Amino acid sequence: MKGIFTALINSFDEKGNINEQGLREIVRYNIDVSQVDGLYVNGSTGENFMLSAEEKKKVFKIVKDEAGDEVDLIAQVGALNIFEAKDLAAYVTDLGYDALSAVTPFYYKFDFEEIKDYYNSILEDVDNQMLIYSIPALTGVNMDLKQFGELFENEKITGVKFTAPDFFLLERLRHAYPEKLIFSGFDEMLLPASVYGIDGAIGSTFNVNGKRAKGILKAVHEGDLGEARKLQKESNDLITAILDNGLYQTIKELLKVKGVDAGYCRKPMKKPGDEQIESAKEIGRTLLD
Ligand code: NAY
Repeated sequence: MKGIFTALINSFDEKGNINEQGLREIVRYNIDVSQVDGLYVNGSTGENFMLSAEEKKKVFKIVKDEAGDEVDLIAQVGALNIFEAKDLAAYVTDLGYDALSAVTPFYYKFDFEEIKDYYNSILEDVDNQMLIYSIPALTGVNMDLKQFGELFENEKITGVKFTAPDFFLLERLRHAYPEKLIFSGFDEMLLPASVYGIDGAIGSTFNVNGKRAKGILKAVHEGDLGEARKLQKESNDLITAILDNGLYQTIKELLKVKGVDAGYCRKPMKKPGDEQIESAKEIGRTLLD
């Protein structure tokens, strides 16, 4: 598993129900048009933490049904309810997902022993590999090099989705664990992460910027830093505009510009207002590749 993985956006209808046809179109756009290497399903971008367990299963099933074996699929199964996380891990493994991922448990300020037990418990009955999903800005969970090392002692934990602007730790991890997979998680920092030898990246903006992201990885591998900087600059112009206009709403509006029925976000996320929709169209005209 290597390369650019889209953190798949989800599609809801105006009432907040999963829009199956729209979700299928999002999958197809990522595979056929952006030609990304894989999909990360039910992550933050998929509005996972606002879904019921049954809805998560529905999304996993639709995506696998649509993508088949065309690209690698990673299922984010992390949940504060450990029984739910274990059930989802078994479910997606039966469906044929290539890897699991689980967000570090959050909200209750679990200590490291509890976090380690969470991962080992999810994995104990399932024959699949796991990428730790580390996103300290949203979970408040910061782990150091030694703690990652302790988690990596479980051979089923094959890597980490590293969503933190900490290049010191990223370098230390790369150096200490050359055999583990490291996927970076901040799209606006893809270039410097690539220089440190990541295996790939998982990001929300790849839903609409997958080609440039692939270009950055390729340029860095070929030693063409000029091209990599040009593509990161173009990407960051786009990412700045998306963040200023509302992350998930704008990605959905941009997909609509491309003819994809990306629908709406689920409450409590807001529907985009007229001005936001107009700005998204302008971003679509000027900053998409
Ligand atoms: C996920 O699970 O969907 C992700 O973590 C994807 C990583 C994204 N983080 C968040 C919080 O959305 O792609 C990034 C991020 O949106 C992007 O770099 C813009 O800041």
